Amino acid sequence: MSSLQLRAIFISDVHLGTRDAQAEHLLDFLRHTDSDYLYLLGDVIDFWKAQSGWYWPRLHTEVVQAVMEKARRGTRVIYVPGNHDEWLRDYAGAEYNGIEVRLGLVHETLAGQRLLLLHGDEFDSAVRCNRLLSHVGSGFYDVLLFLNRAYNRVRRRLGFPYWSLSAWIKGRVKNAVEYVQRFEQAALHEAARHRVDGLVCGHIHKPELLHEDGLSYANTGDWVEHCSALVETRQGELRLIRWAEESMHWLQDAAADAAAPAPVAVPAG
Ligand SMILES: [Mn+2]
Repeated sequence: MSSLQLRAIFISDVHLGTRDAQAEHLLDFLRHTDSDYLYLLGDVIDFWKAQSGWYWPRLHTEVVQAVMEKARRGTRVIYVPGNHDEWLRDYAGAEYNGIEVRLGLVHETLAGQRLLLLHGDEFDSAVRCNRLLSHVGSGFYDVLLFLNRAYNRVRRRLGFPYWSLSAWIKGRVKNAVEYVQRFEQAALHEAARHRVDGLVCGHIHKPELLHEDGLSYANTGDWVEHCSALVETRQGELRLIRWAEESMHWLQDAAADAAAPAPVAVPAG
């Protein structure tokens, strides 16, 4: 089985420790990808939910092991804590089993693009006054995810692929759409303020990759509904991957690339 060779992988909002984490899909993604950098942009382990009942099946341990295995094999793994794992922010600069905890760092792409990395809860105050999304983890959101789980259990039983009901509903609620737009504007503003070329974050569970006024905004999405990651390819290009839907396509391309003869070097001049 071929694996997808990437320069960098950015993921966030896995919410391990809750029933909502799509650990199976994430494990599959981690096992089929290889990268120089792996950035975990917050809310990877959900310590908030730990207070109201910890859910930790074997699969969640396997995800943690897969990440540590990558670190052992030479991937630089960096954990930028979010709000559900904010106590890790006290450990900025520390390293555990090859995983570095860092705050507010910049990733430079092969193309020389400088990207500020953070979780995204930093923008909460700038985008407040929203009823649906201001508290990812609130009661209403929990109900939505519960319905999503039940719905997908039935789909799986019938042989249908995963499809996010809750993401579909959120995409159609006007308030949520406005919230996302305000969040994106706050992020772009922050990128401009830091004089970088773009910003990568998570937090709002809405995968996105857009360019505005010479700045890039990328949102890694989540592994609760979207099973998404931002990646930098070996050519230095930023791409969004939705693993649950697109894994076959990405792996077929990787296999074709691996089988293709090496490009013949053309002498300059
Ligand atoms: Mn968050």
